[in-house]
Amino acid sequence: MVGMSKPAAIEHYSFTRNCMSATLHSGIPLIDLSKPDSKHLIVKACEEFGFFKVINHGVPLEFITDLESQAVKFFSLPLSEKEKAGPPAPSGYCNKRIGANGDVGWVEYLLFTTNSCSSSQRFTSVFGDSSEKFRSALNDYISAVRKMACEILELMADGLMIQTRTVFSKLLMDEQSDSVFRLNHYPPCPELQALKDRNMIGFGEHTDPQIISVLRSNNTSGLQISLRDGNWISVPPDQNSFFINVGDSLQVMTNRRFQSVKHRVLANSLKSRVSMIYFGGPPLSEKIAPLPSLMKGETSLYKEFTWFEYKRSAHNSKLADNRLEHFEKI
Ligand code: GA4
Repeated sequence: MVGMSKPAAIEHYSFTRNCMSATLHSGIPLIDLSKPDSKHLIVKACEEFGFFKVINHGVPLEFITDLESQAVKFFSLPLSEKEKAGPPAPSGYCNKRIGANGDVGWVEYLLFTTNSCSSSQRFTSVFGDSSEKFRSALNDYISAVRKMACEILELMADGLMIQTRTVFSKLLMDEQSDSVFRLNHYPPCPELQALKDRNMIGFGEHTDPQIISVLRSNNTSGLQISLRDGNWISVPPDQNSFFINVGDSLQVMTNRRFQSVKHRVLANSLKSRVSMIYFGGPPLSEKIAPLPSLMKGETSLYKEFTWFEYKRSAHNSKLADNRLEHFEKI
C-alpha cells in the first residue's frame, strides 16, 4: 500500500503504532524539592509509576546549558571525527548500535563511566583544544546531579521510614560507585513524515539496571513511559526539570515495593532531541538485596547477587529483556 513501506534509509529500525493513550495522559507525578511533603510524594510516585518529574532541584542552570552546548558541538562534528571517540567500551561514542547484542536505534551517543570520566586519550584527540572545557562541563554537571540524586534518595529513605537515611545515597557517594553518564542525540528523521500512523524507535523499551537515573532533555518530545497497566504515555519535555527513573537495583532493595519503570524514546521527524542521563549505581562488589527494615516479616523475592553479577548479566541481554527475571526466587 502506498505510504506504508519504510523509506530505504530507515528500513532497519523498529516501529510502533501510534496509540491514543500516549498523547492523552498528563498525570506524571511532580515533586517540588523545596516542599516539606516531598518525601511522601516521592514514595507514592515510586510505588505507582517508578517515575517522576522534579522541580526546584538546585542544579545550576549554567551547568546544564554549558554541557548541552558542548554536547551539541560534539554531535555536529562529521561522523568520521566522532567515530574517533568510539567505541563506548566502557567510555566513548557510538552511532545507532545500542549495547553488544544487536539492538539499534535512531540515536548517537557518548557514554562515560563516572569514575574514570573522560580520562581517555580518545576524547582529547577529538575535542582538541576544547577537551578541557568539555571535561570540566561534564564534571560540574555530574557532581551537581549526583548531589540532587542523593538528596532524593535520602528523602526516599525518610519517606520509607528507614533509620539510616543514607542507605541508598551512600552507594552513589562511594568512591567505587559504578555510575554511568550518557549524552544522547536523536537526529530529526524527515522520512517519518511519510509514515503517518507509525512512530520510529529512537531508543527501544527497557528498564535501567542501576538504582536511580536522572534525565534532562532539551524541549523535544520523544520520551515515553509504560504504566503498570501496560499503556504507554508520552512525557511532555521540560528542559528546566529533571525526570527520575527507579532502576532495577532499587526495585530489589525495596523487595518490589518500588518497580523499575519501562521507558523508550521515539524519533522526531523535525526536531533534534538531546538528553543527558546520570545512572547512579553501587560499587561492583555491593550485594543487592532487599533492605531488612523494609521486609517486615516478608521473605526476599530475589536470590542474592552482587552489582557486578547483575551488570554482567545485563550486558549479555537485549534491551527489552526482563533482566531481573533470572534473579527472582521461584
Ligand atoms: C540501559 C541503561 C543505560 O543506558 C546503560 C545501557 C547499556 C548500554 O547502552 O550499553 C545497555 C542497557 C543499559 C541495558 C542492557 C544492555 C546494556 C544496552 C544493552 C542492550 C548504559 C546501562 O547501564 O544499561
